[in-house]
Amino acid sequence: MTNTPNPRATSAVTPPAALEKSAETVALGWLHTARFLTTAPQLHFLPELDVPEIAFVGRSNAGKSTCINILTQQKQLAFASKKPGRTQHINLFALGKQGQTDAVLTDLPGYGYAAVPKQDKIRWQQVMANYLVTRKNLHAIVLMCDPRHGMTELDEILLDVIRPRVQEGLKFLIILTKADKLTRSEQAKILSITKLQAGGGEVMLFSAPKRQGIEEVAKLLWNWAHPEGASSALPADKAPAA
Ligand SMILES: Nc1nc2c(ncn2[C@@H]2O[C@H](COP(=O)(O)OP(=O)(O)OP(=O)(O)O)[C@@H](O)[C@H]2O)c(=O)[nH]1
Ligand SMILES: [Mg+2]
Repeated sequence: MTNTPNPRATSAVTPPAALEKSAETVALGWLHTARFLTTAPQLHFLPELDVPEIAFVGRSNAGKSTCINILTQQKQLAFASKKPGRTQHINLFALGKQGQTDAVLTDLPGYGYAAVPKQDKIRWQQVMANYLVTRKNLHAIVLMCDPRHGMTELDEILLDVIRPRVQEGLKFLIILTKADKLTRSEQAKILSITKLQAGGGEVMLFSAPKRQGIEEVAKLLWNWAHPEGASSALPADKAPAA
């Protein structure tokens, strides 16, 4: 008798590339469900929520709103603009299939925009510090950073503010955005420098026009929002890789 392979046995094993593909598809499909939830000029106007909240923070013009639009595959969900200071309110976007909210993305106004009057800057820094320290359901922070400027003093202050919460389990990702403005070797260099500065957080390169880093960031956000694990929420062949 010849030793022919059993076709059923081989088809039962999903190749790693296919698993990876379905993890991306699941994460991006989930992010595409994003819809506007609410906007608030100050912290105390935000509704209390009990689903994980993932906040996008960073200097003005770093690309926070653009990143949210790219991840959610929606052109104008968040306001993006060439003019710094475009986002002036705290904007919440709900995520989840069949209208069931299982997480929230927050687009925050940027800091460090020189043209903003000093009093407004101080007020905003207080609102943000307050948000980062007291927002109960805050589960993760995405710090957008333009790698041409590196981590600025204000970014460092923000890291200091969130450090105690990171030690308590708050997730934390630094996105080095506008990677298209750098050469490959510049990208590699800033990536390794920022990893040293990240203090336990993840660091990823991202470019909106080159669509670089989208799947990687999408999978991480999905995994953060579904800590119970892919296996219980999804069929095994759809589960994103950890
Ligand atoms: N080249 C390049 N430009 C980008 C990228 N991401 C964003 N931009 C541009 O950067 C500018 C600012 O983008 P926004 O998304 O509005 O920045 P923001 O961080 O939300 O700014 P504020 O709301 O002012 O805090 C816009 O002109 C975007 O088109 C990127 O990956 N590459
Ligand atoms: Mg913005």
